[in-house]
Formats: sequence, C-alpha cells, structure tokens
Amino acid sequence: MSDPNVTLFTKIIQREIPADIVYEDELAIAFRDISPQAPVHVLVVPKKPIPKLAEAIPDDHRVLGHLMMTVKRIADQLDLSDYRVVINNGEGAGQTVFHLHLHLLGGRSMSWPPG
Ligand code: D5M
Repeated sequence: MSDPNVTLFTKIIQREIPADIVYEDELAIAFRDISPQAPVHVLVVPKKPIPKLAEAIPDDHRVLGHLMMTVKRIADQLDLSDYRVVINNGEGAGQTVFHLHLHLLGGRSMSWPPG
C-alpha cells in the first residue's frame, strides 16, 4: 500500500517531479502553482508532510510560524504589497493535495468573500 503522506508535494521536495521553485530552506519550499488563480500564485509548503492544518500538533508551531514568515519573504522578493494567503483545510474547503500548503496570491485586485 502506498504511504498516504507521500503526495506530489513530497515528490517535488525530493526533486522527483519538476516545479518552478522560488524559495527553499531547511523547513520549507515554495513553488509556483501549476494552475495559477492570479498573476502571482505560489504555494508555500513545509518539508514535514503534515496532511492538513487540522492535523498539526503543538510541536509544529515553529514550522507553522516559519511558513508565515516565508510568505512574507517571498512577497517581498516578488515585490508584492497587497496579497492574499489561503489555507484550504479539508475537501469541503477545497483542499485537493493532502500536504499542508499556504497559497500566496497576488498581482490582481480581489473580492471578498471568496467562493
Ligand atoms: O491546492 C493544491 C494546489 O496544488 C492547486 O492549486 C494546484 C496545485 N498543484 C497541483 N499539482 C501541482 C504541481 N505538480 N505543481 C505545482 N502546483 C500543483 P489545494 O488547496 O489542495 O486545493
């Protein structure tokens, strides 16, 4: 049986499948979404394969904070001032890849609430 923690994001981290990587460090990787919903659409992904935010544990607090700071770093790097950060938690919220990730969306105006 295949390991449910090995998603395509693990394969991107391990360079088994290609991605347009914009940032990487020991805890996180960020790459452009294959199906961009805005002129800038980057996924910020922890290297630890946490399936979704609801499954994070107290020990994950450092990596979770790091992901937010990584979003800020990439937004600066890409010269974005206004942007949106989204986490889809669970199928009903639109999650399709069960390896936690933050969507960084920018480069166009956005409305609220999201669909
Ligand atoms: O977001 C999962 C996102 O992952 C969705 O916006 C498409 C994106 N995706 C899927 N496959 C790839 C590859 N191979 N490279 C880059 N981006 C990818 P979710 O919140 O789970 O719906």
